[in-house]
Amino acid sequence: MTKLVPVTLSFFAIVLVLSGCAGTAPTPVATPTPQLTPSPAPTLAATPAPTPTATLVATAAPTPVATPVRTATPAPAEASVTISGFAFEPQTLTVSAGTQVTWTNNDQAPHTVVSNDRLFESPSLSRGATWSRIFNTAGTFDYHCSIHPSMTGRIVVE
Ligand SMILES: [Cu+2]
Repeated sequence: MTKLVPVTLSFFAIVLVLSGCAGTAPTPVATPTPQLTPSPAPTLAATPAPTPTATLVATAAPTPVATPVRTATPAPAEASVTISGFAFEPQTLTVSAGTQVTWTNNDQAPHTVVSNDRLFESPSLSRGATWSRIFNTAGTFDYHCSIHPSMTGRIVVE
C-alpha cells in the first residue's frame, strides 16, 4: 500500500506538468476528442417466442334455433258446400278448426246461408255466386236458407 502513494503522486505530477506545458504551448494543437463511436446496441438474442400451444377449445356447435313450423301466412284449409236443387250438399260438413267453407249457389233461384243463431248470415246469393266463412272455433253450426226455410245444413267444426 505504501508504494501506491508515490506512484499516484508522480502520476498527478506528470499530469500537472503536461497540462502546464499544454497551457504554455504557443500553438495549442487541438487534440481531437476521440469520437465515441456508438457501440452497436447489443442485439438481444432473439429468444424464440413461445409458441402458443394450440389448445383446441371444443366449441359446442351452435344449436339451430328451432324454427316454428308455422308459416308466415298459413293458408286456411278449404271446404265447399254446393247449393243445388234447393238443398245444401253436403248437408252436414265436418271440418277442422280454421277451415274456410265456401258455399256456391248452382240454382237459378237465389239462396242465403244463415246460421240458426244468427252467428253468420250471407247476402242473397244469385246463381253462380259464392260466399265464404272461416270457422275458427269448434262446435256445431246449424244454418238454413232464409228464403227457403226448409233448406237446412250443418257445419261441424272439430
Ligand atoms: Cu234458398
